[in-house]
Amino acid sequence: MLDRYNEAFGIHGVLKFTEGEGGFTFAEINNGQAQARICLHGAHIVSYQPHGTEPVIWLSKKSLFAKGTAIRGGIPICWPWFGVHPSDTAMPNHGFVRNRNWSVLSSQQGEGGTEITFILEPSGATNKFWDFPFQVHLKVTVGASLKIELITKNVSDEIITVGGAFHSYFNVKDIENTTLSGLDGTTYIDEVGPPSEVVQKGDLCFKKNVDRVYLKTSSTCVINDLGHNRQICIQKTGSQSTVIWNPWDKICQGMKDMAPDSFKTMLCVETTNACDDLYTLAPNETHNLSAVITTSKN
Ligand code: TA6
Repeated sequence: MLDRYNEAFGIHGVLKFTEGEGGFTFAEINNGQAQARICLHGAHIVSYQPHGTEPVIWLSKKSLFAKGTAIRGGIPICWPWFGVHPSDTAMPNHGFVRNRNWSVLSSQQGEGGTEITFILEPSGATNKFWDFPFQVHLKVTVGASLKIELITKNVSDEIITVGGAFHSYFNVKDIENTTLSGLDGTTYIDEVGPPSEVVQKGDLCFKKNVDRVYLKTSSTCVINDLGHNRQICIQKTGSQSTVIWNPWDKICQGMKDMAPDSFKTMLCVETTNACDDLYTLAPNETHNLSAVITTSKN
């Protein structure tokens, strides 16, 4: 398998396929601008680091790399629903594609960096979660910025409705010395305690657990990672909702795949199709969810 991938999709000195944690296959990219690792389990970006900068993406040191389980940290791909399934609580949280092995469709060295496209093929195992023919591609471009595009094409004869997300975990030096701008004046559903609707005032500061769905927003978010003296900018298209999450101490202590104090160095800023931000696709229609992540020094 590795030999086949390296022959078909490897790019000399830039992209190679290796076996890593849990025996999973990883695409390893190291070009003139940045390095990145992407696990084929979930088409899951586990690291991205422009040269000369701190890691942009946070990965839990206790993440399980195991079949049927999502990697903790990185950029989990949630599809075709975000969070709890709308009608069946027995279905997996955040859809089923982050727990499955994807294949590589193509790779090339492009203008914006190294491009690699993954595909998840429907199979007997996916039918129990999504009973339609489907076509879902993830295109990742690793360069001075990281670009992620999730392209859904309705290849069935029926009208389908999809949600999803890039459940991105960002690496910050100290969550209490981090703020987030871009959501001032936006209404959110606060999922901590009984759900309630609140309007955001100013930037977000982090002093306790946060689990919020910001509604009707296509705004760019900027993480002010003051401890690393940098900003992480997340621009998006095809998304009208943004989820912000940090579990904080008590929830973190109850999670088997996070170290007890690891919440201190992470923040999820998620490019989502959540709540009512769903896409209804007629046969042959496509939906493109995309995010561009760029860092800059303060
Ligand atoms: O995106 C926020 C959230 O939905 C939280 O409610 C929290 O549960 C988190 O995702 C992690 O979910 P997971 O299924 O990966 O454990």
